[in-house]
Amino acid sequence: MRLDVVTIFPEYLAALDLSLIGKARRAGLIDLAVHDLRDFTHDRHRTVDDTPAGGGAGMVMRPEPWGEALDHVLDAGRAALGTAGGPDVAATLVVPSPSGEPFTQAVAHELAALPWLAFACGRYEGIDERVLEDAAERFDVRPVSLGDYVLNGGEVAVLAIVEAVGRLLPGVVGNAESLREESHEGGLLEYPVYTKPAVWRDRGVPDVLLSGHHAQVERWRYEQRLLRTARRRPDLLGGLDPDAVPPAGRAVLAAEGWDCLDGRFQRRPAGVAD
Ligand code: JAH
Repeated sequence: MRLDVVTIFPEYLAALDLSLIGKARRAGLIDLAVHDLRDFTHDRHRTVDDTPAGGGAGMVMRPEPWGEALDHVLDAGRAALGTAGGPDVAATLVVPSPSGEPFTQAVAHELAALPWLAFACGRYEGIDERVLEDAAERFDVRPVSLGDYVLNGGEVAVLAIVEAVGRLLPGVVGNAESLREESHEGGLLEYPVYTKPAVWRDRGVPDVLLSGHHAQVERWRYEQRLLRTARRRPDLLGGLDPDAVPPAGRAVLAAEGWDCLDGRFQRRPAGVAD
């Protein structure tokens, strides 16, 4: 997979030399190029920002360096993919932004199936909108949000997205690791995990996990997933298929105030007795 990142802080992306992603790069599974946006300015001060049209707080990224940088990304990427002059490989431009579509494991899988991802790291109040309109003529543009909070720029989001996508590429993580990821896609949070020693600071590992009863362990873990999801991510319960939850699981949810009504789980209104 070819990856291009455009940023005013190329050193930020040095973390991608490390760990699994760094190993995947050295193995030739990921070809990553980082481009400094300031290399595409033409003034003495290498200016990338200007005041917002219409007034308001902060600064906006000027369109001219972005236009040249993205032109360069297309040239460099085509050369690396060996498609210069030949049939085009579609490039997807991922733009981290608090106003983007939510980045989920499903989006990570979509992106992992593509041959070429470019990333535009904004700073300040964001990038002049015309850059994204112009880019849409040459890229599949995907504004994505990692969550409802504001960072100082897109770089940290790109680190997260590249890690989430990179670990899905064939050959990047081992088999045990990739099986573990499947379990996060059942719409429930993961169960708590423990290791040795059996007692630590007066806290024991739950007895069932030391019992050797595989079926009981599986049942306990499933219950823990339901409990955690109800308590931490009640928004996920509405999307659960009640037919996929056995009576014992429904009882766990009922005890947390969730009933199965009209074919889905709904929170029991306060003050309604069971
Ligand atoms: C902030 C450009 N959803 C996480 C996220 C992603 C990007 C940004 N903030 C939060 C951001 C300033 C400028 C992007």
